[in-house]
Amino acid sequence: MRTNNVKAKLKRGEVSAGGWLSIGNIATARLMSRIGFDWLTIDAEHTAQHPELMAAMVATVADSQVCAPFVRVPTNSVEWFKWALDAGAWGVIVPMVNTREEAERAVSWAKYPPQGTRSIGGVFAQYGFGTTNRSEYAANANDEIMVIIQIESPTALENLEEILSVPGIDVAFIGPNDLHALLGLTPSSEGAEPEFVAALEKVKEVAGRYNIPLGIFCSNGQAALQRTKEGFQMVSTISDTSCLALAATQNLWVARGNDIPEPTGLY
Ligand code: 3PY
Ligand code: MG
Repeated sequence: MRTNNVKAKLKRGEVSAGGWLSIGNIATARLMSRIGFDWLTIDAEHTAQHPELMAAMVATVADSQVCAPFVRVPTNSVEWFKWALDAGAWGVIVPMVNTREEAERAVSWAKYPPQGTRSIGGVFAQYGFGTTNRSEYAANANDEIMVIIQIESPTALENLEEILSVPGIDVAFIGPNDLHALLGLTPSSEGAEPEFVAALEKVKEVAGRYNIPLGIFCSNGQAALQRTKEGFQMVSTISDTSCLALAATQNLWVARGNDIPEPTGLY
């Protein structure tokens, strides 16, 4: 069975650079998973995903053997945890975790007993880790599977100690757009507003005390590089939709002999 090299890298204090799959499509997942990203997140929060398509995308990413499949579940509810993990995902990214109870719930659904309440079943979870050996998977899943919780609200900031002290949390992953919006700022993946910067500093400080690596969504590779310099280890560098929109725009404008415009929004 393969071991979760993303988790291992983070534990060693190294950076793990990934990407975001916002398009529900196997061909895109196949292409992106052969580029060299350490991991890809199949987004089921802001993409109206079908569970079967998500499962096929997880399998495609896992079968690349060079890229870890994660799923961002749409909400902190048990169904998508089951579907994602039983499809072979190496971890779940859980949006909007605001309380200790919500963090405990996420860990519980992701871990087999005795650490959690994940139900045993399905035949493809182990395929995600490159083996057909169900028992080996069952014995190691709790150690390998990652629970990545999103910190993206002032409520989460208030409850940070209670949230990050929950055993089994692998990464505190900032959602910068929601965090901006809920702080009353213009949504953005980057930003130097004092409230936003102070929020990041607070997460850094508390996560550091609990030895939890930090992650963050970034709009491009430059921004991701900057975040790694600030101590973020799990950085999403680009999404499939951004790749498409930015490259298409750039080439169209170049062909017309025009200056390339600034990106106009979130992709
Ligand atoms: C956010 O920016 O709010 C995210 O959740 C990243 O997609
Ligand atoms: Mg968000």
